[in-house]
Amino acid sequence: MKLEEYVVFTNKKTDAQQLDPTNIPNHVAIIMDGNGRWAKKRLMPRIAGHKAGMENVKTITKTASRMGVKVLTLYAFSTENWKRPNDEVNFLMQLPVDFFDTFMPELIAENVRVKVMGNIQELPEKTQKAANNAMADTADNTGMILNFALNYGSRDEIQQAVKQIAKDAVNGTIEVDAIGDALISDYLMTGFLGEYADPELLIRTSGEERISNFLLWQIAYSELVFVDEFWPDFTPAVFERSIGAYQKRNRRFGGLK
Ligand code: V07
Repeated sequence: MKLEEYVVFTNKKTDAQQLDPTNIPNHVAIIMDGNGRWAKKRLMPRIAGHKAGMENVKTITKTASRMGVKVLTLYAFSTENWKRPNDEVNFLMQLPVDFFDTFMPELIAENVRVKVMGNIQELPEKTQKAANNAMADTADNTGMILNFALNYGSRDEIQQAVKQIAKDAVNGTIEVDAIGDALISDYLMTGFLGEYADPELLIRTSGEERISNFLLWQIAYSELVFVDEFWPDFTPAVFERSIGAYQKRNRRFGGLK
């Protein structure tokens, strides 16, 4: 029996069909974990896992864009990742270059706008250039924002925001009494996202159930979905299942429903 016949026969719906198109999260953030373990399972070097992970970024970017997601934030490199072996860090720093060399035409065709947040100035020159070129070349695109967190750490981000807020209070740009949720949001690296700064959904792959210094302020009310698949195995069907899990949950914000 073909899938379509099975669907009619059982009256069950596939992952994709079950989704409510009016309740797609605007902002989805993903911790793309498990690339090294994916490679190890196949007796391959860790960098092969990172390469496969990068290919999957392309697939999931297209899926999210077509579903109607407005912002997709991907944790590509944390401030902790510098502790990895030199060879691995060097390989990782080449990935943004390869990503845009091979994916730029499709990003333009999909009308996707690329942004990169994190301490970019600490990255190798070639990595910075790739990121800056991609942002410039897609600046006029009006579709989904593909937002890479690169050399990003949320405590770092909060520290930088607090310092800037303090400076602006001292120099009179802002009133101390104006410091509240909205102002703090504006000073964080996601401030440019405006009403979409906070993800409605955070996904982490590969069975780990931690936040690991990612978007600490922004996920205050996010639904957290943890899936067992390693990032290279996080297919569009698994993505759809994750959105389905999001749609099933009641979002209360600590107040009345
Ligand atoms: C990286 C692949 C995905 C899994 C996580 C680890 C390895 C895409 C990028 C990227 C980053 C910035 C940018 C364009 C592409 C990337 C790193 C690692 C460091 F502007 N994937 N990917 N960057 N991996």
